[in-house]
Amino acid sequence: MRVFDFNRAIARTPGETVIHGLRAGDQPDPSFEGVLREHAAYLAALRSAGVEVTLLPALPEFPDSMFVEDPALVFPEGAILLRPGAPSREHEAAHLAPELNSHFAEVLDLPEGHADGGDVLLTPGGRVFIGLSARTDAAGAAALIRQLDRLGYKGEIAHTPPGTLHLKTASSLIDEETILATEALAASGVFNGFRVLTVPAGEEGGANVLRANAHLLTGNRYPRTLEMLDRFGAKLIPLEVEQISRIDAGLTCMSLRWWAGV
Ligand code: CIR
Repeated sequence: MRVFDFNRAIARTPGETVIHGLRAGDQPDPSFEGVLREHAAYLAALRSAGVEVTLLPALPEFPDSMFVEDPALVFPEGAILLRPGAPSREHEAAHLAPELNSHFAEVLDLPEGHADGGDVLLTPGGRVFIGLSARTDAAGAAALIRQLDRLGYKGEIAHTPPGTLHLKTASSLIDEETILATEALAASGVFNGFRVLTVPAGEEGGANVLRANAHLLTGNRYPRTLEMLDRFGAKLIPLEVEQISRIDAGLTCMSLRWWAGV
């Protein structure tokens, strides 16, 4: 099975407070209706890729809770509840626990430090890159490596370029041997051994894409990146991301995806 084969996913409906979601820059608030529309199109794209999506209710007390991949990680072998590095997000994991317990026999936690799922890139062979960032600290990364080991995965530290929210803001796995990355991250050499495609200058936001089965979900406003990806054989699904980009969304972070044995 490939690491981008998925038949199940969990997502969360955005609450009205999403317009106050965290952002690193000075982007304006998104509109609630716009976020709902873009989120609905994202869920439809996942479903069209063959994934059955469980949609959890909104959690208005946590403006960023639609980004379910930051407080947890899932694998066919089990799940890990994390401790997100932003204080306003730290308690999101507890609200995912009941759902994860209903799907996975093994649900681990992060005993110390902080780590966001957005900093965790799974690659073939069970090799997992963990980016150190403003959200994921060394103690969290070390604890995560130990928990990954219990599930049969091998974690290793990577450095997220300064000014980049998460490792996966700047990189994505697009097939068994190819990583799409920003020039800054590719230049660090962290992905040596992989084929690395770099997004054109000015299209850094296009480096976060989501491969799901034969489909590749992308932002629709990176024309040169789309042209490059078109050659990769996956079916491209360009999505509108204008509103969710205002709160630094990535396509990977809006769902937790795994292959459930059938
Ligand atoms: C945050 O800053 O935490 C949210 N506004 C966006 C999180 C996006 N997550 C991701 O890229 N993994």
